[in-house]
Amino acid sequence: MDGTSSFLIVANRLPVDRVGETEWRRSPGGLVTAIAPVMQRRDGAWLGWTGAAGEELKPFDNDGMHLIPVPLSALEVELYYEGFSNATLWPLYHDVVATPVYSRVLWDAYRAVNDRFARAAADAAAPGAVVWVQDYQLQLVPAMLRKLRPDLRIGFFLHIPFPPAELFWQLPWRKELLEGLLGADLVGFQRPGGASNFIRLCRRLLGLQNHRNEVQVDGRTVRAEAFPISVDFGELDQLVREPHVLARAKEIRAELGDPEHVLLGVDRLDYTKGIGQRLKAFGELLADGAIQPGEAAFVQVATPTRERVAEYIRLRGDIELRVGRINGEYGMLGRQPISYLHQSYDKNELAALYRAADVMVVTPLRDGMNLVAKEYVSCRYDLRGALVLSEFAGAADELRQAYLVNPYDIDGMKRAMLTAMRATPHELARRMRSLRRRVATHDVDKWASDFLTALEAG
Ligand code: ADQ
Repeated sequence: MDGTSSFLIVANRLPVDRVGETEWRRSPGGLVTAIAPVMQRRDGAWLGWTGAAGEELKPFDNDGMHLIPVPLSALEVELYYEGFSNATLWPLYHDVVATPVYSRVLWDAYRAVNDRFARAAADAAAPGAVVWVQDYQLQLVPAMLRKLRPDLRIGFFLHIPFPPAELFWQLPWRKELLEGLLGADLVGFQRPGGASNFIRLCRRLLGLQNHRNEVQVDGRTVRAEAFPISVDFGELDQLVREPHVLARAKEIRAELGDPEHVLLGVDRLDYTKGIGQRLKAFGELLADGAIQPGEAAFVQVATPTRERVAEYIRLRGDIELRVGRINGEYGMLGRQPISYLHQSYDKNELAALYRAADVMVVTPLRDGMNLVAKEYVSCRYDLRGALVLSEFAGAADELRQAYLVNPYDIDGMKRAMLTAMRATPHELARRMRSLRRRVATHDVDKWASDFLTALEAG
């Protein structure tokens, strides 16, 4: 490599985690799962932070990918990442389900870090390169990069929801953020609603002219469009058929005491995921006697995340209290109705869990897409298993044959869980067949190639 690349991904995090002193391993999580295969095929470079504060590393290669680290100091991690990204933008963009923090100190850090990413991208991109900027941590990068390198083709994709104007309006730096995004040629969203929120804001806040989903700015055309992200259907479909995964799925059920129904939740431990509401609904089913202890087991996997942000510390306490209460009340010696696992798992174990679960409960209060729902569907070639899915997840636009629920409606969730548990094999197969058709024909390759084709077509 001559030091520059004709295809560049710019994201907050590099797609690897450190194992030991010098080794790296591809990291789990929505964004990485989605883009890594595309990167490898295109022989591009990925620019991002290593995840360790204060670390300055030279570019290196791993797992077929050229990686360019961007350093962040401990203070920047606190102000830009934990602060503006995760305490301001994250709650604001998720319907203010937690109160966003508005602070000029956080904003200054966000701008400074975005500027560093833009400069690093400008250095790494070959003439006329395609640069694809990812997510809410880097919304100023498109405009900053265009200023430095007008020759580039710049795309931006937002993985989380883009809020309605009424909420976005709260942001003291609303104009700057919109102008940042408008540096891109193509701005991608998970849902059509995100794209139209964006266009509407460009009109109302910046007074720009638009024609349908295109805005004119400084003599350029910026397009806003939905590209629903997905999963590697083929890989999961194959993995879950492996004898060791099937054996593990059986073992999981046995370890749970071979209950009639296994319900499953798999989420980052985030307040947007509706974990508390879901467990409350399950607890009430036990309290009402609608299900008997021992008849159903709920496995909740809650991956540790953002553990230094105040709201997340509070959430962990709340969830653990709720789990403890339900288990205390309805458990028996050696048998708990809820198995709560505050841990991360590898893909074999996750596939076995998906296969072992009769009812997958995905009930976020707001979610850009939700890959877990699509992973579950990909794993059920047996056409068994029911998906209970929040209407507020982007995935609900596509997965219409799920048992759709309003996660704020506890009675509605109880009904949906019961209906899913009692559904006949015929009904389950009918729904699952349709869900699988959708994910199989709209997988992650399609997502990435649709976006890149649209970006390159100009
Ligand atoms: P997330 O909020 O992280 O992603 P999600 O889409 O569900 O949410 O992706 C989570 C990923 O992490 C899945 O691939 C899942 O398998 C994995 N995961 C979860 N728990 C795990 C565990 N215990 N061990 C190992 N892996 C685990 C953000 C947005 C979403 C959007 C994605 C992609 O919030 O709405 O779908 O980006 O755009």
